[in-house]
Amino acid sequence: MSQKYNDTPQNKNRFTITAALPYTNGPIHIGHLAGVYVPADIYARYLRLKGKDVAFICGSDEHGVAIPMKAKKEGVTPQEIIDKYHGIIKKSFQDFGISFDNYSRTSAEIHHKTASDFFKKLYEDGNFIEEVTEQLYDDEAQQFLADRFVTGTCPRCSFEGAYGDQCENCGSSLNATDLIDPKSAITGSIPALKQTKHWFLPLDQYDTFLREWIIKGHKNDWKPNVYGQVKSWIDEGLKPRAVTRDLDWGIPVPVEGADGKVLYVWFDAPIGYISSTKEWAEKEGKDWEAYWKDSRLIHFIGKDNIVFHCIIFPSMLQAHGDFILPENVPANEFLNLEGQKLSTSKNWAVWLHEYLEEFPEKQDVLRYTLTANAPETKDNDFTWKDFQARNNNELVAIFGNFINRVVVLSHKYYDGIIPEPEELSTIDKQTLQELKKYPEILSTSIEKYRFREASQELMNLARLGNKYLADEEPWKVIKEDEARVKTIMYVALQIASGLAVLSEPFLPFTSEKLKGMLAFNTLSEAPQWNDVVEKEVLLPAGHRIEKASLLFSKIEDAEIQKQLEKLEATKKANEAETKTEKAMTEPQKDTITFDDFTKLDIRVGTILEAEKMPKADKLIVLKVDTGIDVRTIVSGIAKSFNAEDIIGKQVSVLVNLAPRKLRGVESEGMILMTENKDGKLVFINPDEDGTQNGVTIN
Ligand code: B3M
Ligand code: ZN
Repeated sequence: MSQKYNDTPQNKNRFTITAALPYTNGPIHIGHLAGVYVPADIYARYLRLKGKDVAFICGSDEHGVAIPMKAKKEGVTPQEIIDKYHGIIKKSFQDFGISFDNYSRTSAEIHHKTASDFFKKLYEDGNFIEEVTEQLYDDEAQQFLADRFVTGTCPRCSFEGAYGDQCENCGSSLNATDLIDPKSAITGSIPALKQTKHWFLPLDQYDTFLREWIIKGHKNDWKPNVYGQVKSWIDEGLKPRAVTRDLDWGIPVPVEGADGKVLYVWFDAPIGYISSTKEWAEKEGKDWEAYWKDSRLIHFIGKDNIVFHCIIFPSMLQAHGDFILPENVPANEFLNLEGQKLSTSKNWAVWLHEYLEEFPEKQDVLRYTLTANAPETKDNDFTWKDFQARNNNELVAIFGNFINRVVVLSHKYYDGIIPEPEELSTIDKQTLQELKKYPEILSTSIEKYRFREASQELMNLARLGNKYLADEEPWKVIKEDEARVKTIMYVALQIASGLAVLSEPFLPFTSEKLKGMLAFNTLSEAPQWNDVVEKEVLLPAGHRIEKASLLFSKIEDAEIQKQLEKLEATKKANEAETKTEKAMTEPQKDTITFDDFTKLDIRVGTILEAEKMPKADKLIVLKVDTGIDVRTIVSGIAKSFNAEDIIGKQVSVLVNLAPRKLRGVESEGMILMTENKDGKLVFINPDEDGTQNGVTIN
C-alpha cells in the first residue's frame, strides 16, 4: 500500500462541500438541521459570497436495511418509501433555503453506475479480501441479519440497543457478529450462524496511511471531538470490514458469484457525493472531475457518521487512488429537544416540513436559533422558550428594530433618499471603522467552523447600529440641528447595508428582504462581502430606498404553548404505547378451572356515597348499592377520581370477597377497574344506559 495521499489541491479557490445524505426512512428534523444542513449551508453561502467556486452537494440515501424495514412496517414497497420521503425531504430543504447546488438520490442510475464502477476498480486492483465467514442468520425470516436487522449489546459500552454495524450510544463501528446476545429485529428470534461469502476492505492495512494523514496531519485543524474519536479508533486497532451484504435492496455486487448480494449501504452512500457532483456537472456543463481531483473537500456530518467519513470512505478513496481526500470533517455533536434525545421512531422531534407549515416565512428564525445554539462542541438542547426568546429579544428587538428605525426615519426626514453627509464626527468615523472589521471577524469564525460564534458577531453588528442610533438620537437632534441628522442617517444606512450583505449566510431570507428594502437592485453595483471593507460608501447619497416592511415579528406565548402541547401529546402517546407493549408481554397467570371462576360473584352496583379517607392519599370510602344490600367498600382510586364526581356511577363489584380492614374501616367487596390509554383508572361499566343493580356479571 502506497502511503502517498492527496489532501492538498492546487486550486485553493475550488470547494466541494458535502452534507450527509439523509436516509429516506423519515423526514428531516431540527437535529439534522442543526448538526449538518444549517452549518453546511452557512459555509457554502459564505464561500460563494467570497467569490469561490463551490459545489454544494447532497442527495437522499435510499439503500440499506432501514428502508425495507420501514416498508415492511408500513406494508408498502421500499420504492414507495423512498419516493415518499425523497419528495418530502427535497421540498423541505428547498423551502428552508438550503442552497444545494445539487440534490440527487442514490437510486439514480448515475449513482448505481458510479458505485458499481468504484467497487469494480477496487476489486480488480485487488483491494478486497474475499472470504466465506459465518454470519448471523434468521431461520424464521430466512434472511441474513446485518446492520439494523439485528440488535444486541454493544461490546464496547454495554448499551443494549446497538445495531449490527454501529452502536449509536458510543458511536463504535461494529460487525454484527461482535454483538453480545444478538436478536433479530425482524422476528425477535435468536439468530443462528450460517456461512456466506463477502468482500472485505482490510482497514488494518490502512493503519499507517490513516496515522500519517489524520493523527499527524490534522491534529491541529480538525475539531477535537472529531480528531479524538478517530484517534481512539485507530489506536484500538482497525479490522477488515465487510462491504457487501446478503440483501435484496441495494446496488447489486458487480462481480461474478455474488448473486443475491448488494453493496453495503455505507460503501455506496458516500460515493453518492461523487455521483451527485457528476449529475450536477452534466446539467451545468461543468467538469465533475475538477471537484474530486483538484478541490478542497469538506464533509458536514453528525457525530454518528464520523467513522464512515474519517476512516472508511477515506480508505476507499485512498485505495481508488484518483481522488482527493477531505480537508476537514467538521462533525457536530447532537441536539436534544426539551431535554430528551431526538428520535424519529418515537416522534420526538420538530419536523422541518411541519415547522414550515406552522411558521411560514420564519425560516430564518429557526436557522438563527439552531445556529446560536448549535451543538458544535457538546450536545445541546433546543427548547421552544429559547426559540421564542431568540426571536423576540434578538431578531425582533435588536436586528429588526435597528433596520426599522433607520428605514422609517429615512422616509420621514428625506422621503427615502439617502442624504449627503456633513463632516463626520469622531463617533461616526469610529462606527464606520467598526463596521469594516466585521467581514474579517465573521470570516475568522466561519473558516474555523465556529458558526455559533459567527451568528453572535452578526448580532453584535446590529447592536452596533442600535447603540449608534440610541447615542446620537436623530429624533431629538432633528429639532435643533437638521444638518447633523443627515450625517447620522447616512452612517446608520451604511451599517444597514453592511447587515444586508453580511447576514446572507445566516439569514438568507432576511438578507434578501433587506436588500430589497434598501433597493440594492437599482444600484449600478450592489455591495458585496469584500466591499464592506474595501468601499468607502456602500449606499451613496441620492440613492432612494423602499418603504419599511417588517423583517421579524414577535412570537406570542400562545404559539409556543401550542408546540409544547404537541410534544406533551407525543409523550403521552409514547407512554401509552410502552404500557401496551408491557401489557402484551405480561405473562398470563396460572390456569384456573371453570369451577374456580364460578366462585366469583360479580354484580352491578351503584355508588351512593363517596368520601375521601382522611390522611390516606389513595383511598376513597364508598357506600355501594349492590342490589342485595348497601355496603361499605374502601377503594384505592383517589388518585384517579374526585370523590364527589363518582356518586351515582354504576360499577362492577366483586361482592363475595372476604371482608378486610383498611385503615380501620371494614371493606366488604371490591370495585373492578382497568386503566385507560392515558394510564388513568376507569370503572368497568356494565352498560352506559343503565342496568339493574344486583344483576350478575359472568
Ligand atoms: N444516511 C445519515 C444517517 O446516518 C446517513 C449519511 C450518509 S452520508 C454518506 O442518518
Ligand atoms: Zn456502544
